Amino acid sequence: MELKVKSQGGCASSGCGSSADRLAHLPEAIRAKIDNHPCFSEDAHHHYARMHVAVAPACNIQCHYCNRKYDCSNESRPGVVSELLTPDQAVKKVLAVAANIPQMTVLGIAGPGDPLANPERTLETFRQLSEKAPDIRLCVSTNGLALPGLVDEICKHNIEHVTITINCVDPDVGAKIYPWIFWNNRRIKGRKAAEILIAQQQKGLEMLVERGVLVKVNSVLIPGVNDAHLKEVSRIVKEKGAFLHNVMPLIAEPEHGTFYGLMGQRGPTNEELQTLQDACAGDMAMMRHCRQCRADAVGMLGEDRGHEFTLDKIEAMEIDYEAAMARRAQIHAEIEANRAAQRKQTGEAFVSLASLKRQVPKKAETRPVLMAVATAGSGVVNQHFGHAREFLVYEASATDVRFIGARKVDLYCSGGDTCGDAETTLQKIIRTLSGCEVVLCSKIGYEPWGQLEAAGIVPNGEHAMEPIEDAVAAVYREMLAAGQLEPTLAPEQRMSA
Ligand code: CLF
Ligand code: SF4
Repeated sequence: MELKVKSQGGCASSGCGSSADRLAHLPEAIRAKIDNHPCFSEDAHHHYARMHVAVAPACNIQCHYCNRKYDCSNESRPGVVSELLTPDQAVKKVLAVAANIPQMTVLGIAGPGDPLANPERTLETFRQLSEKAPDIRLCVSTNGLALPGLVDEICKHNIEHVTITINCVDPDVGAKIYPWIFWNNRRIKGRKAAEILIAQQQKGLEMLVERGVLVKVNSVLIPGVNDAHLKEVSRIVKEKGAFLHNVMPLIAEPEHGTFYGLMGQRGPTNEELQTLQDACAGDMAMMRHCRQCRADAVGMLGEDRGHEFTLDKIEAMEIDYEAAMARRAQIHAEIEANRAAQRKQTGEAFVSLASLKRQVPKKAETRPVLMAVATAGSGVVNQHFGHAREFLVYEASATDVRFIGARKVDLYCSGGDTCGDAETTLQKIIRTLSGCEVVLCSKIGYEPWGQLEAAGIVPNGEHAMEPIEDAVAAVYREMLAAGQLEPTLAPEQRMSA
C-alpha cells in the first residue's frame, strides 16, 4: 500500500507524467478509494471538493497550538466555527451542499473539537449519511486518544478514510506539545499524558490498517520542538501502514490566544516546511496540498463557500437527493473524461521535455525552477493574477514537474475602496512568492506585471487554460531553449568561479 512520489529532480517509478499518473501503480481497490478524494489524491484536489460539518465541540486533550474558542488546529485555520450543528442539521446541510456543489465528494468531520471525543454526535451524523447519501465518501480526523475503542464503530459506518494527528512518538517531545489529556475521567499531565496519547494513536493506527481503512497522518511542524523528530514519526507510521503523511506548518499568533501564540513560538518558513517534507518523502508519500481547513469548510480545498449554506439558507432549500445523485454522477463522469484528456496531454508534454533534455550537453545539469500558478480549479491555468487568493507552487526540472505547496495571499484586486492598499498587498504577494522565478496566470494587469518583473518574477499569461503541469513544463522548455537554465554550481565551485 505504498504511494510512491517523485524524488527531487527525478522520475517516480511510475514514469514521467502528471501527478495523477503517480497513482497508476496502486491496486485498483485503493485507487478507487482515493481517486476523487481531494486530500488523499493530489490530482483530485484540482477537480473535487470536500466539506466539513462542525458537530463535535468537545476535546479530550489540550494542544499548545489550540484555543478551543477557535477551530481545531489539526484540520483548520484558527477562526471560530460559524455554527455548531446537531447531527440532523449537519445531514441536511450535507445534502444541500452535495446537490448544489456536485464536485463535493467527501464529507469530513474534523471539529471544532475532537470528533471522537463526541462519539454520539459524530457517529450519528455518519450513520444517517451512509444511508441517505451513499455517493459521498465519509472521512474523520482525530487526535487518536479515543480511537482504539471506536475503530469497530467507525468501520460499521463505512468510513474509508481516517486522519490521525501524530506530532511525536517520543513522550519527552509530546510533553512539550500537550499539557494534559483527559483519560479515564481524570486529567493527566506532562510526560505520562503524552505516553498514553502516543500509545493510543499507534494502537488506533494499527487497528485501522488491519481493517483496510486508509489512514493519513497529520503532523504539525513546530520549529525547535518536533522538527528534528518528524522524520522518525514518518518512518514509524509508514512502517505501520499509514497511507500518506501530511506535515503542516504550525499556525501561532498571539491573537489566537493559544499557549504557543502567546509565548511567541514561531511557525516554520516555507523553506523549512519544504525541506522537512522532502526529508520525510524518502520514507513515505507526503501530502503537500493541505490548506489547513476550518472545521466547517465547504468547497474546493483553499476555498470556503460556507456562507452559502448557513442554517437559515438550507432550511429554505428543497432537496430531491435522488435527482441530485443522478446529476452528480453525470458531472463526475464529465470530470473523469476531462482528467483522462489532461493526463494524455501532460504525458505528451513530458515526452517532449525529456527529448529536449537529451539535446543538452551531458555535463550540463540544468537547474530546477520554482513557478507559481494561479488557478481556480480543474487543474488548469485559469485565474487572473489579481483574483488569486493562493498560488500553487511547482518545481520544474529537466525530467519532472512536482507540486511543492500552496501559498496563501491577500487578494490583490478587490476593486473599489481597497485599491489604495493594492501597493502594499502586491508587495506582500511578491514576498510570499519569494523563490519563484515565474508566475503563470490567465491574465495580469500592467502594474503588477512591472513590479513582479522588477522583483525577478516573470509573469506569464501565454499558457492560459492549459493543464498546469503541461504549462509549467512548457515554460521550463522555453527557458531551457533560451539558455536561462545554466548549470547549478556547487558552493565550492561558486566560490572559485
Ligand atoms: Fe476533511 Fe481532513 Fe477528511 Fe480532508 S481536510 S477530514 S482528510 S475531508 Fe484535507 Fe483540509 Fe488538509 Fe484536512 S486539506 S486540513 S488534510
Ligand atoms: Fe484543539 Fe484539536 Fe488539539 Fe483538541 S486535538 S486541543 S481540538 S487541536
